[in-house]
Amino acid sequence: MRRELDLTVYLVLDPDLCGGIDGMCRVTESALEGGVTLVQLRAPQWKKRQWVDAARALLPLCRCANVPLLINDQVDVALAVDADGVHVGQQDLPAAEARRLLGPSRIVGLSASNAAQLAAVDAGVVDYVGVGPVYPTGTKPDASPVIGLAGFGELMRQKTLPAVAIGGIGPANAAAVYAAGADGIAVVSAICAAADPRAAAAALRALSHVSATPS
Ligand code: TZP
Repeated sequence: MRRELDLTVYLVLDPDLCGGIDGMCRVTESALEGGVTLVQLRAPQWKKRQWVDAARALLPLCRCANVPLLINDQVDVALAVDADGVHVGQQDLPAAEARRLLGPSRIVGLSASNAAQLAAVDAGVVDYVGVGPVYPTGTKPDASPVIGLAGFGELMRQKTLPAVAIGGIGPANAAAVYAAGADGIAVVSAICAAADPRAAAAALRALSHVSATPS
């Protein structure tokens, strides 16, 4: 059975922006209060042990709020800590292998940056796609070329699965991204670097109800 997924405001945690594991826990607690609907632990520079320690600290916070915790790329960590699933990129463990290892009931998300990658997504394997970067981002130095809002809208017309937009999204452009067809927005700096992560999350959530004309 596939899990019901709410992608509306998807927090992707960055340990540098949050201030380590303690900082990530503080940001997560506040952001959950503000209404984030999904949380992902993403720490490309970390050693395995740090992933496990952080995931174990974050899981009770997410469980308490009934919000799934996903692990970026590290399927073994997700299994070890009993997380809710993983998000994999195009260069990571193939989504089909992640699904085989995790079984039918956990969440598997996959990144796609262009029409060919989106068309290749197997809807029998993957629960949602993360599409981006929609806008320029300083958070991921090796991000794929920027898609832009118009290009993102075209990809949304092609999607066969729920899709979350990522890359450079914040309060100034979130409504336009939702209006372009996103089922949700995934943000790093807009919440992790916010002075008040609770207020930042609540503001983004409120924008999911605003109808805006894509420009
Ligand atoms: N994948 C594509 S862009 C990106 C990731 C992980 C970083 C997004 O960070 P921000 O701070 O929300 O622009």
